[in-house]
Amino acid sequence: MLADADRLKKAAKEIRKQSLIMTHDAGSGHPGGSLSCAEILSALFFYKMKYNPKDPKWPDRDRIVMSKGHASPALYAALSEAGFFPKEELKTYRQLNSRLQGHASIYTPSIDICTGSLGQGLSVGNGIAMAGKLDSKSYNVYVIMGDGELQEGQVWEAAKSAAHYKLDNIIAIVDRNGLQQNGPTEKLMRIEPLAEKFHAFGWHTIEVDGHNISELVNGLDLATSIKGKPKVVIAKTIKGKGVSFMENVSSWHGKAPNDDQLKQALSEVEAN
Ligand SMILES: Cc1ncc(C[n+]2csc(CCOP(=O)(O)OP(=O)(O)O)c2C)c(N)n1
Repeated sequence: MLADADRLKKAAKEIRKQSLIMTHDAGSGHPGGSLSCAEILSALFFYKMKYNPKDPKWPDRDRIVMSKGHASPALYAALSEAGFFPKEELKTYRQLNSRLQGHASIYTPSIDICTGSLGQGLSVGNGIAMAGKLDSKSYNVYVIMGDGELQEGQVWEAAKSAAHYKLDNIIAIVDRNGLQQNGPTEKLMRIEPLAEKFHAFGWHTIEVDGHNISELVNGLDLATSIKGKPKVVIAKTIKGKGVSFMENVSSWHGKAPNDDQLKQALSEVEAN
């Protein structure tokens, strides 16, 4: 499939805008980590993944595990853009009884796992990938993790077992924005050398600029072409990407923009 770069850029822009609106309207949520993974989600939903919004649980669909579940606004924006539910429903984000909870959950069409407790998504992804092999399905499982999340020991247990079981239908994507909740990952608990670590655990590693559509698309294509081992795409990103006052500022983690900030943020995203 040929990637339509303009379409993917437009979708990433829409993911950013909706993430900002959702967190503003809810008065809470995680804009920084949502903005950093906009291109990753755009490349997955509008280039790489196979799915059918009319049949959200289609057994042959590619699976997405949003392990960094706090970035749910970006996931919901991508799902609505892909046609799983009307854009109107995004207004219910973080409301009681909404299908769009603060952290990604099974109430949302097509989503198989509640995430938010960091570090668990890769283990679940392994299980889904193993089930795919046992059922002779050809789907891939895409697990999106934060870099701060990689400090969880469970991630490395899962990395070990994915390689042991040769789960080549699993593709982990690390949103390597360098920041976690309270500051830089490398200051709080160093994770470098990251590619070497995954390599040592038996993974094929690919490093890309996570805001560059063609690098992402090529990286994902390379990932699915390699057989016999799990693959990780380490996507170098900027937390808060697209909004000047949010970029690389860790306090825009669990914090919503106010009216004026939303206005400025939307105009900056639009202008980009
Ligand atoms: C097990 C667990 N511990 C702590 C938290 C609280 N928490 C939510 S987001 C976050 C920071 C995550 O950083 P990172 O994975 O780098 O995400 P990003 O910066 O991309 O948003 C933390 C500590 C959590 N959700 N789960």
